[in-house]
Amino acid sequence: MTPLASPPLAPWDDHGLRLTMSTSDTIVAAATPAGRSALAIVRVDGPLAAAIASAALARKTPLAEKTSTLGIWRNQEGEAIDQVVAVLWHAGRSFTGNDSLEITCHGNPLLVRRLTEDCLARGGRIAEPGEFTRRSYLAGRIDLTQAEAVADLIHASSERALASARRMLAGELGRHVARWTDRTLQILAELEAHIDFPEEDLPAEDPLGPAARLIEIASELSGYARTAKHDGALRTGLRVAVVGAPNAGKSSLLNALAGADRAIVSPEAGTTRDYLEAPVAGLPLAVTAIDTAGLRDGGSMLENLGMARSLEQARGAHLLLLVVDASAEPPALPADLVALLDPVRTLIVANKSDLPAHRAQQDFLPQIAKLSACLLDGRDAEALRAKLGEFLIAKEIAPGAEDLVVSVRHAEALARAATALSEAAGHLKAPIQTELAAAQGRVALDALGEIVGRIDNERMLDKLFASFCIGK
Ligand SMILES: Nc1nc2c(ncn2[C@@H]2O[C@H](COP(=O)(O)OP(=O)(O)OP(=O)(O)O)[C@@H](O)[C@H]2O)c(=O)[nH]1
Ligand SMILES: [Mg+2]
Repeated sequence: MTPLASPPLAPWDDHGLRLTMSTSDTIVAAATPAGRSALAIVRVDGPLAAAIASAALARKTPLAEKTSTLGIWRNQEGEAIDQVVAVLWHAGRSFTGNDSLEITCHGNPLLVRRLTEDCLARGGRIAEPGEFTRRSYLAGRIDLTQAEAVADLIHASSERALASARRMLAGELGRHVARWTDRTLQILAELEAHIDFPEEDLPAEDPLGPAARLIEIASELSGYARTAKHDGALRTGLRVAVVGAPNAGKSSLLNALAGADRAIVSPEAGTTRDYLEAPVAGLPLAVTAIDTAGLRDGGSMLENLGMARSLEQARGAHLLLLVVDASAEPPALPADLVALLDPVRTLIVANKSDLPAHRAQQDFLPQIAKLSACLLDGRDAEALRAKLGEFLIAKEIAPGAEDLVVSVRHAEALARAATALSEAAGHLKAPIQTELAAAQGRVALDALGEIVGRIDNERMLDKLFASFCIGK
């Protein structure tokens, strides 16, 4: 078979950004990571997909749609590359909207390379990062929030991040945006009618009705925009610093949270000098616990170096777990640490509950929430982890299971739309300026459109999809 003609390459602008990425050529990429595995997948998308599969698998007719076809993939010289399973989706019914082919081969990088090279020789070109998803978006199969969710789903490192990506991918934010858009359009239509026929009164309650409705939408938008504060908790996880006086049981707590014997525990005060980290087990969020050196006034030079590191970790953490030996007199903590103990991001773990409690403990930092625990063995570990998870949600450090968390990009557009709607509402109060209100309404609609990608912005799209992996 003669090679099919290569489509022309898309032009590049002077910043190296591909401004017009053709959707009519056939793109090829491995969809699975480089390395050895049982199986690997090569994806082919575009008008040549069906012909490439038929030719390489020596079929006279196109492969049956959405049906797995087992066969030997041969290159154009007739050499067998691998036994593969190929599945073809027809244009209009695939993820990308084009003819789309998935070839599953054995997971050897050499086989993946040869398969890819053969598809290129047959007229394909290597896909840009995120180009399959971009095609799906451009074909109108998914909106921009769903395209972003594909990347989020792949990169999610906790159950909660997965759940959030799943909801985005299912189009939850897109549906909200559609409803906000409809409501704003309805109000705008009423205002435009008033502009076109100024002698007619604004309908019904005139003009506070529309103003109140605009404010209502603006406050919903602001509410959703605020959820972006949890974006970091989902993407990079949370850091919890375990701090307190020497020998309070900090390393015991780290081990309990990690569900593993990670840090050295000993009756000697000053055991931990450097800080050490471990992931907290069994939480739906990615939480890293950091064990630190005990903090007390005075101490040797080495201890002081360790303490400086502890404070540094405490400052950078989302939450402080202050471990206290509840059987002893409350500790005299250095002022630098006390200054960091605010009730919103501190939880006291009153340890050694197996021993009689010291009377003075009840007056120790009464404004800060306390949890009683025994960290001698693993008996309280699971309950502690669960309570830690609850505390993070209660103090809004982490999102709850019901929260839809929007990204920083969504939040910025939501906030812009909310501001425009509030301004529009302002123009509907005396002196009433309906034209200005309508103009702000349109600003809000544009901002909402950006969230789902109805407003075309080629550069924004380039930036967004460039952060994807190739093959997605
Ligand atoms: N009785 C009792 N002893 C405990 C409990 N938790 C920890 N200990 C003991 O307290 C001692 C100190 O524990 P660590 O976890 O090493 O304390 P730490 O705060 O990390 O100490 P440094 O690293 O030296 O600052 C060890 O002997 C532990 O076995 C507890 O709940 N009850
Ligand atoms: Mg320790």
